[in-house]
Amino acid sequence: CGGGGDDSGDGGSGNGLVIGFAQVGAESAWRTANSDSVKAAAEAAGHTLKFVDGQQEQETQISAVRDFITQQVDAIVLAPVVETGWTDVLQEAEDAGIPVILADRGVEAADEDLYVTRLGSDFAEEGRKAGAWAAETFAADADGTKILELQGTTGSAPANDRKAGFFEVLDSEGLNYEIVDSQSGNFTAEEGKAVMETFITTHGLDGIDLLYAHNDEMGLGAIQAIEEAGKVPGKDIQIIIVDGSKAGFEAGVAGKLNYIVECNPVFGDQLMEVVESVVNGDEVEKFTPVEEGVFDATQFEAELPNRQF
Ligand code: GYE
Repeated sequence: CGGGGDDSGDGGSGNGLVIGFAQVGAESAWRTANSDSVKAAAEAAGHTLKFVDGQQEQETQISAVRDFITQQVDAIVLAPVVETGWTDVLQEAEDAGIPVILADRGVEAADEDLYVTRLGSDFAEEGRKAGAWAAETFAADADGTKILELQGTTGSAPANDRKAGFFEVLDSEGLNYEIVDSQSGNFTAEEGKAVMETFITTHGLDGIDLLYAHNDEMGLGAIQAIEEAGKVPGKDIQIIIVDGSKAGFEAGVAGKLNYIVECNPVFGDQLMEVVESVVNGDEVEKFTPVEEGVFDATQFEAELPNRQF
């Protein structure tokens, strides 16, 4: 193991590593489950985890990474809130000889040489799965499928890729559709609800076929807004969400949404293995995808008890 010297204080033990983790924030059930998973896995592996909640602010994450560099941690795990703007701080880590492992979200391709590997979801594939269901469900919709989209945090990898993958498949399947509106709800329930209220005020809901929400929280917030407007979510407007939290599945069982694309946050143990390999100097893949499924209304009830977050 790297690091050298004995651990002092901080809860580390034996020859465990000191790992700095710059997390995105605490914006969703997905995120909380992810933080819990990484913390538990670090502890179980005997490593010391220095955890910083970035509060969905890039500057907070950048200063966390700089602190980790000053502290000469063995490895830095970064879940970058957005894709761009990382070049300088990643270069600083490289100059200090500290490997950076991306967890969950990715950075722009230009920075690919400045991190070792990314462990997380294939967000474009998640978008394609959502698109495949929509293309099939609305294939016979002769007058064109009217779509509202609640995007995740502007400039984040999952927002960019979930959008791209979704419309890529609608286009390749030849669906006749119209994007009535598409705005960011920043992956939170409050902002998702507020944006949905604006959509309803601006466009009404009559004739709107589908809401594509890039995560559970925004979809659940939108469901509230739809109900408050006197409409029936899941029927008057069909809804797709991404993540698959317990709360998301419960809304599905209640008939309030129609399709769930799973995104799995519980990869702490896998992350620790990757960090250990990197610190050992082993060869690792540039990207390790987390395995994920999809669920329609016939599957919600049976799957609910299996949900871990
Ligand atoms: O889908 C969302 C969270 O980056 C995959 O971030 C993650 C996303 C997840 O806020 O709920």
